[in-house]
Amino acid sequence: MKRVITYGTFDLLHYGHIALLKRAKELGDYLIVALSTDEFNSVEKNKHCYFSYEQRKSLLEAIRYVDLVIPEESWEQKVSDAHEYHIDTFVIGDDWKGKFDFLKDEGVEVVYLSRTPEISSTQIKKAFSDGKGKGNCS
Ligand code: C2G
Repeated sequence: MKRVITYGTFDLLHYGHIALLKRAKELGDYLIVALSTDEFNSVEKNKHCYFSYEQRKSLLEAIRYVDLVIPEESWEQKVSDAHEYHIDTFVIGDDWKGKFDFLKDEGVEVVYLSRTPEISSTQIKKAFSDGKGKGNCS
């Protein structure tokens, strides 16, 4: 069984996230998502989520490509996660290209996938705060 892991905040889950998770799962048989906790987001990533960790976790667990969701609490946990979960492949969007190549030294394949360019959580939040939600839904 080929085991894949990816990391992220996944707040205001959107089709760009889903496209990443789908492609990540296609690289193996079992996909783990290390989901940034609320504390990690605010302290380390300066991100303030709309949905709480538990709400974001339940959304991810409902996605057919996701097999397990674990907390991401530090930048450093990737090496220990790779060993603890017997990870074969690490996957993340190419906005992080090169940042996690050190995992290759742990025998982990590192894959940077292209981001979905036209969508972002920031863009969604701004659109609604400007009262310019896409309006596709009546
Ligand atoms: N993503 C994507 N296309 C988008 C937006 C996001 O492919 N339009 C991908 C990102 O590249 C990432 C994943 O979806 O692989 C989750 O995105 P974020 O929640 O923004 O994750 P990030 O804040 O980059 O956290 O330790 C690593 C970090 O936790 C990554």
